[in-house]
Order: sequence, then structure tokens, then C-alpha cells
Amino acid sequence: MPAIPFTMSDDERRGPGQDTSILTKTKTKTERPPLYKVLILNDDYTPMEFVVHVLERFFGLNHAQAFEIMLTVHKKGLAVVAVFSFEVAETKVAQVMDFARRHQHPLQCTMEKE
Ligand code: TYC
Repeated sequence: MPAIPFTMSDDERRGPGQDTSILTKTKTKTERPPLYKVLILNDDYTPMEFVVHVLERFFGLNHAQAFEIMLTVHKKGLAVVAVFSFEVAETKVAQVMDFARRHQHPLQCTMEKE
């Protein structure tokens, strides 16, 4: 009986699991680091001028911007002052809390993931 000639593909000749026709591509996603809102909270005792000073001193706001945010906090209970990386937000919160404590004001500053 005569042999029937046939042709094997390269992949068939290499054998199972050796298929070089499947290429996988690793997509490298560059994720942005999360951002954190720094919030100032209202209270009944901290003087308005002190809050304005804190906003100017630690957040680089001009007087008008600082006054506006202070008033928002006074009326609404809280406001976002700015948004930072985790480390910078943590530092701002610590600086404000320490400054308020040293001046014996109950001003509260916190951070929240955006
Ligand atoms: N409510 C305060 C007052 O009447 C003023 C104030 C504003 C305090 C903003 C805290 O984050 C604050 N003296």
C-alpha cells in the first residue's frame, strides 16, 4: 500500500504545547497614585482669623481664598482645602493639628481618599 504524502505544519512538528503562533502581550498599566482630600472641620471655638491664618500658612492660599474657605467651613460644617498624595496630605494634617494644639484651639483637620 503506497504511503499518502502529507505535510505537517511547523507547530504540528514541534508537538503539543509548543505552539509558537500564540503570542501573549503583557499590558503594563501605569496607575496613578490615589489622591487624598484634606478637610477642615468647623467648631464653635476656633477664631475665624486663626483658621484663615492656618489656610494661608500651610496651604499657600492668599487671604481672599483662605477667608472664603473658612466661611464655607463656618457655614457648611466642613470644606475640602486641597488634594494631595498620601504623604503630603498626611504632613499637612499633622502640621495643622499640631499648630492648632499648640495654640489651644480645637480646630480639626482630616484627610479622605478621593
Ligand atoms: N465657627 C468658628 C467661629 O464661629 C469659626 C471656624 C471656622 C472654626 C472654620 C473652625 O474650621 C473652622 N469662631
